[in-house]
Amino acid sequence: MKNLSIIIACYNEQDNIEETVLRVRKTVPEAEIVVVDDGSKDKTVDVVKNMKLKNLKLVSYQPNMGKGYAIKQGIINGKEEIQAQVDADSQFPPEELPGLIKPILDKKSDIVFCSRFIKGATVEKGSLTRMRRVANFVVSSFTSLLCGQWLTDVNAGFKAWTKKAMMDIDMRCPHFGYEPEIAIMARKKGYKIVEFPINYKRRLEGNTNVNLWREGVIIPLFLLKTKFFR
Ligand SMILES: Nc1nc2c(ncn2[C@@H]2O[C@H](COP(=O)(O)OP(=O)(O)OP(=O)(O)O)[C@@H](O)[C@H]2O)c(=O)[nH]1
Ligand SMILES: [Mg+2]
Repeated sequence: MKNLSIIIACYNEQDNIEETVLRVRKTVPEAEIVVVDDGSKDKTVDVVKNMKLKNLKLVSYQPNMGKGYAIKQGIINGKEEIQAQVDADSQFPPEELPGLIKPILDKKSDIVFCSRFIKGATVEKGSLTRMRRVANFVVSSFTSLLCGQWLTDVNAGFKAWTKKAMMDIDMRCPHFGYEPEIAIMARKKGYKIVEFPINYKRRLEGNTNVNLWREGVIIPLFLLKTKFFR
C-alpha cells in the first residue's frame, strides 16, 4: 500500500518500539511510518534513530504533551492521504492493519475505530483489568450519547482515517480525550465512523501510562465542552 502513513505515538516505549515498527513494516512494506516520541524519558528516541529504516520518520520533542497532542503531530507530519494509528506496545496486532483500512479503501467510511467488544473480536486473558473494561464502557457510552452513534470501544489505540477528514476535524485535545473528541467532531461534521473487530493482546513490555482517576475527571469535562461549545 503506497498512499498510507502509519502513526505510532509513544511515551517511554524503548522495549517495544522496535518490534512494533518492524511488524508494521512487514505488514505494509510500502507505507510511511511516523514515530512521534512524546517527551520520553527513556531511550525510545535512540532506539528509533538506530533503526535506519527507509521511509521511517521520527518526530520528537520535550516535554511530554500527551497522546492527543502526539497523534496530532503524527497527522500533520504524515504525508499520505490514508493514515492509521497504532499503539507502540503492539497490543493491537499491526498484522491487522489491512483489515482496519479496508473500509476506507472501499470508500465505505472516512474513519475506522477498532473494537475489542463486537462480534469477531477477541481479548487475550489478562490483557484488560475489570476496572479498564468498566472505564472503557463508560467513556464509550458517554461518547455515543454525545455523538449520536453507538460506539463500543472509543479508547482502543488502533484507528484509521483520511488525513482530509482529520484536518477538518481539527483535534484540540492534548490528552487521552482525543479519541472521543474525534468521534464527536466527526459526527458534527458528517463523517462516517465504522467499527472493525480486533484480537487484543497483552502489552509486550513496560507499564501502562493511563491514570484512570485523572482521565475520569478531565475527559468528561472536555467532551461536554467539545459537544456544546464547538
Ligand atoms: N505520545 C504519547 N503516547 C502515549 C502517552 N501515554 C501513552 N502513550 C502511548 O499510547 C499507547 C497506549 O498507552 P498504554 O500506556 O499502553 O495504555 P493502555 O494500552 O491502555 O494500557 P496497557 O494495557 O497497560 O498497555 C502506547 O503506545 C503508549 O506509548 C503520552 O503521554 N504520549
Ligand atoms: Mg497499551
